[in-house]
Amino acid sequence: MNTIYQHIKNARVNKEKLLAVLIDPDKVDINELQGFVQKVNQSIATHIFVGGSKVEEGVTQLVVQQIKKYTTLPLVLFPGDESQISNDADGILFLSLLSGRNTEYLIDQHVRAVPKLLDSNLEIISTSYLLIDGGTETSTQKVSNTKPLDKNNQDLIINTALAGQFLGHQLIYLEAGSGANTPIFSDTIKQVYNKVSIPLIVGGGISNIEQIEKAYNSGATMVVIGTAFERDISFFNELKKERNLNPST
Ligand code: 1GP
Repeated sequence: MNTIYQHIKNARVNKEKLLAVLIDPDKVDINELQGFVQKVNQSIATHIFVGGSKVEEGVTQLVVQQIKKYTTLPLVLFPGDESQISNDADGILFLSLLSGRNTEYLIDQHVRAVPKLLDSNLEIISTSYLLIDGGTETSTQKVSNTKPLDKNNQDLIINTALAGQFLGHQLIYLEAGSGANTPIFSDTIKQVYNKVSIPLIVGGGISNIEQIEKAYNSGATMVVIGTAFERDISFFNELKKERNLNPST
């Protein structure tokens, strides 16, 4: 079964716009989760991602179970490390931090995750994870102890994404980092989109409809937003289902 990936892959072909709401178990108040997830359900969001750079052991499991009570949207783990694996989710982005040179986030965590994954029914989606400078030192950078790629070095970004595709990864995630000042440049998204044939996920610092549309129109199949909802839950009102984003803008 690879239903989550099949959907994302078809979305690239059909130019369907996917939106993932990122819930960081470390930042969410479990008592407010029901109301939050109801907002997600009423919005154009197509997926819920759960994960954070550092989450206390066991908290992800609780948060995932709670979210599952209130939604039928696919719930995908976006784990900062292998301790955040919960069998109650539907899938997992098996992320390899290709922008960095820390073996811990390139392969070590992955090897340690295997016993848990073998014991689970999670759909495993191999993902090239590229952290690109977004103007602030993000927690991904701090926790992984790696440097982001220079946002002006498009060749390096493209070649890193292509290396991920050649390694057989199923997705490319262009990440400016949670709460980034500058989201990934449209031109970078366009150039990567034109070179790779697998779907692109784009996230980090996206906080308004114009930025979301720009990312889609540049070639992102999925946009991920976390901080903007944490800062102001009323942002969901702008993303209600009936208010479809205009594909031509
Ligand atoms: C971070 O790409 C995600 O890993 C989302 O970033 O929190 O800035 O929306 P924001």
